[in-house]
Amino acid sequence: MKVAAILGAILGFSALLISVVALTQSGGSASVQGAASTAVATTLEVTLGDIFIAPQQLSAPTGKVTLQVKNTGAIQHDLSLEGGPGTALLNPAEEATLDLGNLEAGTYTLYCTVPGHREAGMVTTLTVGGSDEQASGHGSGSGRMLHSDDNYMAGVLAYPAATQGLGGQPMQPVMDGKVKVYELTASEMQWEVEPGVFRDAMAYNGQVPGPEIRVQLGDRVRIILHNELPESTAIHYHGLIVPNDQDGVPGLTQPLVLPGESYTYEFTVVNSGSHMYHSHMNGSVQIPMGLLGAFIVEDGTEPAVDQDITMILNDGPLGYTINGKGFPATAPLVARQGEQIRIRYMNEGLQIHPMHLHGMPQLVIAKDGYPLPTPHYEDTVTVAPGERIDVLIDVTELGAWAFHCHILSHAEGPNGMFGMVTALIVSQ
Ligand SMILES: [Cu+2]
Repeated sequence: MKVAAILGAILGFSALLISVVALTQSGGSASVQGAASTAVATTLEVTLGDIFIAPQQLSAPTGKVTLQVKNTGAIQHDLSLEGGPGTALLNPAEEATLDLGNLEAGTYTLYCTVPGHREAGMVTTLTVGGSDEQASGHGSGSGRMLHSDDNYMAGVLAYPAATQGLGGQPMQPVMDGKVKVYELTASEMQWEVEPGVFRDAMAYNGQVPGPEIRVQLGDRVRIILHNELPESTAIHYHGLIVPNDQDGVPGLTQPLVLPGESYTYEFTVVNSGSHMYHSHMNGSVQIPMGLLGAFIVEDGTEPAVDQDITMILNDGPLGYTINGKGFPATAPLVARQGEQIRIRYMNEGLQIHPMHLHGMPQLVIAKDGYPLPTPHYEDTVTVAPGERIDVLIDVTELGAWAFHCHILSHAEGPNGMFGMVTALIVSQ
């Protein structure tokens, strides 16, 4: 300290003083020449993309570190130092300067704070005050993260991985005369999206997606909502033709359902098909966090299939999910050769998801619950937010067939597959 003070007084240069103090405190044997070089602030370039941060290893000498951050992706990202400062949310092509201040020697973590992105691989490491070779100040330079074969294979080998909680389970009504009564309790909970990854969620009856309601055309239904959330909510019946005062939009068709309150909906089901129920309050938060479910209405004209599978797509705080889980915790579709299966896609997320099945085409038979006059084949079925698309698949080909969203940043990153990935496993 004394030496540093003298040097500082002689040079009259406070920035140098700080760096010399840092070197002295760390017990380093750096020469005065070394001290002078660390006094020069280090600026590193960092690239954000969908879904990665490059480079994956940053290094800098002890001292002031500034990051020049650019979002090259198609969606918003940011970059934050764990426990420290961060950039604002950056739009595509937007840049920002992130001043990390004077960093002591050590290893620091930087990540994107957009929910789900860190888990999907948007995390990088900054090593400060490493060896001279590491402290080149230019990271790995290539700007592209090398993917990990080991992590990729570990993910595939873990599939299908067990997690706590199973969403979308069929719900049996309680009968009140001829009225089918369903009680849905909205509450906050921790939901295990992938093995060991628990996320803040909102759930109906402790499930993400909420329980699956399946009724017959003409049924009278009563839905009793109990709000155990710390905020108001409501339920909208998406795709169902209901009386206006049962449509579930606070302020427009009903009062707010405040925390602790209950609210009852009742209507006769007058249109069939694949529909949904979900929150219509703070919707861009409550629905991505889990307040959603399938509401399927049968009318007796359905094709006789061997399996009828609901596949609810979602994106947001729970990551990219199929029926509330991300790969490798997504459930495989298991079928025998010769079966015909029906898939009811429902997109409750904020982004489109083109669902691609390898090996066999998908016959699109209905859109938003309405049968198509002329069904047609697709191998990639794009489901936009709010849409329901029903398909039939003739299971003709043996083997394990990948089945994933074809916006590939929803399905695979440098650490392997994640999110909207599952498989159709066909045996004899
Ligand atoms: Cu997608």
